[in-house]
Amino acid sequence: MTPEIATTVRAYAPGRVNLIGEHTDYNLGYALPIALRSGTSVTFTADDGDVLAVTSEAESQDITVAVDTAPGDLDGWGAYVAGCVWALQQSGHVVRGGRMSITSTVPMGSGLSSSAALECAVLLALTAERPLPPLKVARIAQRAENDYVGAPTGLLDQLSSLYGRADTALLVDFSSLEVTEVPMDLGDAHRLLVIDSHAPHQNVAGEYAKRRVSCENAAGELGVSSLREVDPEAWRRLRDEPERSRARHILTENMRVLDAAEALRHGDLATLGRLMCLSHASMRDDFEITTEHIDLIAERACELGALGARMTGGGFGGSVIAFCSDEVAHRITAELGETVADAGYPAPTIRAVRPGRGAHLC
Ligand code: GAF
Repeated sequence: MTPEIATTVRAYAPGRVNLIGEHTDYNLGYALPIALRSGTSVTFTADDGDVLAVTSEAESQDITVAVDTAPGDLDGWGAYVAGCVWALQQSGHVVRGGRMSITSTVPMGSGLSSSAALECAVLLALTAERPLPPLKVARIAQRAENDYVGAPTGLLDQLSSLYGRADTALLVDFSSLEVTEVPMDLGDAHRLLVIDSHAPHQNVAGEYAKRRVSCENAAGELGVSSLREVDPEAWRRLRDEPERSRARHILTENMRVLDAAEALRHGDLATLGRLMCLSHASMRDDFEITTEHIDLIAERACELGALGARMTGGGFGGSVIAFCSDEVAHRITAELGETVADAGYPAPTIRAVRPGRGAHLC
């Protein structure tokens, strides 16, 4: 028998920025994300063993993952890799051992979905011989994150990473899982800035899970299985807090997402910006997932002339995004750091981003 020649595959998956529609995914609502042009690359050479030896450029310690790993075996970044191995096996796919190396240009903890980028790139690499449909990959990645890592997240990040397209935003309906492309070519006159606060965001921490439980309770009190099934004013029928405010955020946010997609289709960036500010206020006052630090960045970006600014991602830190003219982008880059530093916070990192291509084998 001729020995099999070891082939090496390489997969790439981007991070994401959610333009609007926060915490709506697990409520089966709507969101409008883009994939970034920075992401995670995974190189994988399979062998006939039953262990994956994994190195990551960003981590000092290598890990090994048994192909029959189970929840609890690994934590930290290794749990995301091991979770993918476990979730693939759970879905009936064979995982081979081998060597895997990881590099990434998505900053960790910045609310730009470094975890989904890692999961999607690992899954694409592990299934390169028999590629799976993107929706299946998204669900397996979500299972890894929910049941192995222990973060009760929705499908927003994985769908953004897998379906991303250059100069295109994605209108995602989390009930039908339909993804509609909305052209988003900013040209040279406008910029989408990502302002990384350097206050780390984490979905594993308890507050994310608490928001999810409040939404489930709100739906239960309204007699439905998800907040997607009620009319936009249904939050008025809830008497108790925090369910009333949490439901109001979700129901008004869904409307804002649909309006934002419409505004983007018509190139109406002023309306898009206004909706982003309303979304931020709703996350601050009703969903209570922002922080004073994040609020300060969003407010200052608007004072400096942004059309709109809002926190993106799960919350309690991470990044703020701002839509603005090229001229205002320069002003924000030059002046925002000073306000933030005067308030005693670390200087933010600010960069302009554009929608990029989704996950693929290279
Ligand atoms: C995090 C989660 F991973 C997503 O599923 C989503 O809920 C998001 O927070 C908030 O919109 O990124």
